[in-house]
Amino acid sequence: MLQKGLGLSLIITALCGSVALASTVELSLRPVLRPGSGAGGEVVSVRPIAALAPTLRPVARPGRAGAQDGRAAPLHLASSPEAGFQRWIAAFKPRAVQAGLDPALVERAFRGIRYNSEVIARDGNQAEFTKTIWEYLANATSDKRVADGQQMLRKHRRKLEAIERKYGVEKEIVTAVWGLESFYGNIKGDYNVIEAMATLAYDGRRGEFFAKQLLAALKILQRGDTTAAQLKGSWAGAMGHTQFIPTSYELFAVDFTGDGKRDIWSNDPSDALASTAAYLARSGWQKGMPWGVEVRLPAGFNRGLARRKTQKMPSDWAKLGVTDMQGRAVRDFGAASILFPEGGRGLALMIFEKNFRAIERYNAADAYVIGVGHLADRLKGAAPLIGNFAPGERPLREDEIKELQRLLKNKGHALEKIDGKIGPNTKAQIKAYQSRNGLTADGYASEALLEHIKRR
Ligand SMILES: [Ca+2]
Repeated sequence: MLQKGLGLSLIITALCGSVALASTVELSLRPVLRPGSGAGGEVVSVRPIAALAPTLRPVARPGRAGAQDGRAAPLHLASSPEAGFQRWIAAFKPRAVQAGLDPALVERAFRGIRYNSEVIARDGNQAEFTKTIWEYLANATSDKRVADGQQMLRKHRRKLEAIERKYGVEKEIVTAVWGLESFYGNIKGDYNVIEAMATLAYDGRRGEFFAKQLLAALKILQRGDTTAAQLKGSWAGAMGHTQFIPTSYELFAVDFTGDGKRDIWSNDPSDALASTAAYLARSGWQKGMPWGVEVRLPAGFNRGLARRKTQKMPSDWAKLGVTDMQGRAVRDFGAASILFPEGGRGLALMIFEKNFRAIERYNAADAYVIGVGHLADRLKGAAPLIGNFAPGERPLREDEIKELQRLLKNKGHALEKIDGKIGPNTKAQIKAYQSRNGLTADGYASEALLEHIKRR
């Protein structure tokens, strides 16, 4: 539904690395991470697939079921792909039946399905725009997302506590995933999943991946977990409150309400939230262990130690002078490593491998993991991350970004809205201002920038 602008903190290596669970890569491929509001707020997607195949894509490749590489294919840009798409569906149906699907169900499922060019446009419109972790967090843990999450925790407390008891995953973490994936159920996606998956499978780029999603989506209909009319998702097939793609749904979704249906689309989020907890539990989540803790490093800290492979107990890190922001040793929750999400710009985290990795299996981008983890902490009442900045380098808070946007607008910059969010438009206008004033045009909304524009 609402998937536009895309930020990419890509962790391609995480996708290529070996994975323990069959679905890990697929989960990492989801178009998740979209802090945006239901009211048309900016949508962020840290979507690792985007950079994998930034090439021209063949549009119509009649008769090639599951074709997935675009190398030798000619471009048929002039003609409508509809006829080729319908031939592709006709060729796909026997494959679906062979996979165990009922022929009559397959016929019904494809009735009225058309090539959806909007899906293809979204798929092609990726990777223009990068956020700093601070810009990302400003959106992921905006005042509204924190307040709405606390309200959801109150509203669904008994259910979330029951899920926490059953799966051993804290209710705030489950709620944080919900908040980032669909803004607590407000942006679940409105695409017909059969149509979107068929279009992407036919289209060619990662065709076999989407053909598998299509088969898994058909199986959902065959089991009767939901109806054809309700089988909705994002353009890339992420479904329901916590945005499972069909193959992940197949492996990990659970029926928590006990009605025999794994209904992650329902207004009642129980099944979706329990499915998320089940997935995190299967991915190694340890209850009571933090995902990460912001830390202070001693002067002269050997930055070569900040790598995932260098793991120590917090008490051993403390011997090297690494403490929490109050200067105390972090408790020995488990093995931890030091992470600089910005290559050192203003933030150092001690991350606890087991839980960081569990969230990573939902989406492999560091920004996503930190966004979920920090939103969960905020829902528990924790303060915002502090950071460690050179004078003037501190990123702006939501209210300060609004002030910056107003000032830019007053100076004639084409700001589309004053929303306290750093989207592509705001970033472009900041860059324009910086260029005009002889500043480094990095689009970074810092305290120094706000001071600069106030003085003009
Ligand atoms: Ca159910």
